[in-house]
Amino acid sequence: MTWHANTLMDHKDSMPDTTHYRICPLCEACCGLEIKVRDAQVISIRGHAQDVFSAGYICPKGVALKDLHEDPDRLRTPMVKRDGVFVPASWGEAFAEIERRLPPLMAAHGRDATAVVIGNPAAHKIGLLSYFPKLARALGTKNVFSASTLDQMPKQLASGLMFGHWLSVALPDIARTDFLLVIGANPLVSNGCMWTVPDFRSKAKAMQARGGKLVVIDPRRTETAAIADAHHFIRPGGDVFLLAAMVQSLFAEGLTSLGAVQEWVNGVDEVQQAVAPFTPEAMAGRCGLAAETIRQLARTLAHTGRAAVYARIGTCTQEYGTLSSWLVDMLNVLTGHLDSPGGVLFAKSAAFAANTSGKPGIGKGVATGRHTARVSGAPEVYGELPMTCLAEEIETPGVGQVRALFTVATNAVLSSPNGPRLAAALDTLDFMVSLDIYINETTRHADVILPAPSSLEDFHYDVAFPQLSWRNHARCSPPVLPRDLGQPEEWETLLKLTAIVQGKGASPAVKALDDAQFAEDTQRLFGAHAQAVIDATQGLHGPQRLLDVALRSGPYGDGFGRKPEGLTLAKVMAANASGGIDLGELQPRIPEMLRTPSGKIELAPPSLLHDLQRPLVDLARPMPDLVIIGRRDVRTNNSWMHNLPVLAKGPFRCTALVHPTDADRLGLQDGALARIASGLRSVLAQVHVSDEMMPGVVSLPHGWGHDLPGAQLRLAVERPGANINALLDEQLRDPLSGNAVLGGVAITMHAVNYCDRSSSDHQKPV
Ligand SMILES: Nc1nc2c(c(=O)[nH]1)N[C@H]1C(S)=C(S)[C@@H](COP(=O)(O)OP(=O)(O)OC[C@H]3O[C@@H](n4cnc5c(=O)[nH]c(N)nc54)[C@H](O)[C@@H]3O)O[C@H]1N2
Ligand SMILES: Nc1nc2c(c(=O)[nH]1)N[C@H]1C(S)=C(S)[C@@H](COP(=O)(O)OP(=O)(O)OC[C@H]3O[C@@H](n4cnc5c(=O)[nH]c(N)nc54)[C@H](O)[C@@H]3O)O[C@H]1N2
Ligand code: SF4
Ligand SMILES: [Mo]
Repeated sequence: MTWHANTLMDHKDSMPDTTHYRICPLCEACCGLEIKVRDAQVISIRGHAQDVFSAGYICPKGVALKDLHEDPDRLRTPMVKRDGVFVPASWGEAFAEIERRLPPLMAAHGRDATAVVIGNPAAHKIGLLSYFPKLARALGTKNVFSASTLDQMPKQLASGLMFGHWLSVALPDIARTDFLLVIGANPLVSNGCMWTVPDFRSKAKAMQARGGKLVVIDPRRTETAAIADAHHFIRPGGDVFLLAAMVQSLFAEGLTSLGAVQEWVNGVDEVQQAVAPFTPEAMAGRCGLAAETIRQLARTLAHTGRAAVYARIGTCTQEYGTLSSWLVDMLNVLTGHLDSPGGVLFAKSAAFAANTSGKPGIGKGVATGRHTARVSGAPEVYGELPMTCLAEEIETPGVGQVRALFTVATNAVLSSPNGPRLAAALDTLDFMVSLDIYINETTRHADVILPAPSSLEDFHYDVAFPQLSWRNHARCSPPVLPRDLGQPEEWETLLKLTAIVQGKGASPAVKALDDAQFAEDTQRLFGAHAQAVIDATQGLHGPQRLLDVALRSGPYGDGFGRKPEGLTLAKVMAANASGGIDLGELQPRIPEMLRTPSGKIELAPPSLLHDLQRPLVDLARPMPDLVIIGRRDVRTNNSWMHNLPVLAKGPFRCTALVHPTDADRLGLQDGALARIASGLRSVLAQVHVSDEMMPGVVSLPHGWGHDLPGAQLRLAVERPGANINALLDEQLRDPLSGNAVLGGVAITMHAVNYCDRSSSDHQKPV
């Protein structure tokens, strides 16, 4: 309503428009945005053309930051549940409630009676990433859960085992490659994952324009497949069979050549032996690609000088996730493309990267299974237990039963398989605290909700994504708008919670807590030089102080004055308006980046070789007629952006895509409702008949099902959609990584007539 403002506002009294540059915190692409503000109101958001990393790219979600900031349902004050009803509370009251209820529970039932869950948005927030571990440590519980075991733990584990750290992920050098094989990822929509690559479309088009080829393997002809030079359907869960057969055929045809990393690789012979039974002929039926196609793909990889294989969640969220992730990099190594320009390379991040600190070329490697989940016995991986174990840990009586829960930026009730079981379990907790911005399907179960500031109100630096970026860079952004009076930053809230858990109570001043913690950390990290570091960072506090230390001691840093031309936080801040600091294209980094105990790339970790027996045994298992997989849409982000007008408008997105032959066979009509049932329960969804799908595979997006009572999402509830996670079995996991199985699960589907479609019917037990 700009005309209204223009006619009624006296411009002499209004503040001049201001322009701000802000990295988008919504997805892994980390686009630089230009945000114009008038009188504390956002008036425009567009891509920042000068951004050294994203060059002006933006998607509709970036624009929705305005709607997110202004959403009337976004919490502005803590909420405390009194007699079953949320009432607004002051920050003091909210912390006092936590102090009153939590410590006695811990005293009576021990540390493992508490649990913490941290969700996806935390990956984008330096405050949460740097202060959540302090809370988890103070709690001292083994019950640490995160969205990583719904998403990417297989990739993290395979990378850790091969290269020595979970964030040492080999990234396609898209600017220089001539052949990119994309498996189980849809970067045109997701904008990249475990690979920070804004505007994938332009980069892929540029590759094609110089004669390069893009090939996609996916059970759906996705938006990425639509621009590819070739697309092959794969049976959901079939990746391990395809990839092992490709590796087998490389050996069988004498096509392996390790290139520059030759002397840094352990275990080639063991791999050759282990994959011998996985011939393309034996695997073709199971993966759905013809034996000759499998061989051709392997040959193309081997014969193309600059080629890369990239795979993401389609290959992770299945029972062979770790094996598949490992075999992807196996292909890159065996064809000489690892650490080679135009192949796959490792980023060199300006701050916080484990593969740039400590002794170069050698390290502790990774360990898992140091403790196990109480009920299932599932091993911990990198300190986490599988998210899918949370419900049973709350429900099952005994020593260590979870009675108190912290959730941080997670909507686990919609995001986790068998969400309805988790929702019921949350109701039995003695105490639950959520750090979140909404009363949603998960936080409605909390006793206290502590709101985060709006994304436009906080300082931003990406801790993880520069380690996964297609190009090296250093960028950060100051807050665009001031915080509401009294609203703490999230790291401050986490420090307060940590103090309560440590028995210091809710009253200590955050600054003193932070200074004490910083002094302790600095002493541990810098020993005799600690005081010099403390002196050099005077005037900074919180995450910004940690960032300054990380940048200055990082690979491009000023070494606290020893290399005056090097990076400091002040220098990166000063480059904000000009789009950040470009640190150049990715460079070969082996052996210096390795952190394995041997100082080599471990191609044949025993746990993975051993796990290869499982798919072999599985070959005898009958394949279901109809299975379900997930899907993402440009205008959604997991479960939590369906309440924003700019994204919610337009055609309904929570539809079930069904291939025409399946629709005919099952009597399903385009646009009509169908009941989708699994072994657990059934949901109703609108059918969209589409030959995008592989026959026998149905696609339904996740993050929907907003018709649960008690959530306060007024727009989302208007078109709630069906919850795929009500169908998925939380007991299905990749045993090595603990990752959930989110696709390839058997379903049945039948048409529903009008009298069978009450809205209370959305999640019906079978
Ligand atoms: N079936 C199926 N299930 C899936 C997937 C799938 O493909 N299929 N994908 C999985 C994947 S990849 C992931 S990552 C998980 C995500 O799982 P989650 O992380 O549990 O879920 P999100 O939907 O991302 O929910 C984010 C939560 O953070 C809150 N939030 C948003 N911004 C902020 C903030 O600034 N601060 C705080 N404190 N809170 C905030 C939101 O209100 C919401 O409650 O879902 C997984 N679930
Ligand atoms: N617009 C938008 N962007 C997002 C998100 C979002 O919700 N919306 N979520 C963000 C998050 S948290 C993540 S983790 C990333 C994920 O980013 P991506 O990994 O690109 O995820 P998807 O777009 O779900 O693509 C996964 C693909 O795997 C396919 N697939 C399913 N099962 C199998 C299988 O068994 N084998 C193979 N080969 N393929 C299979 C699916 O059809 C799908 O096309 O996206 C991020 N970006
Ligand atoms: S692709 Fe969209 S949501 Fe992702 S960072 Fe860029 S603007 Fe934000
Ligand atoms: Mo994710």
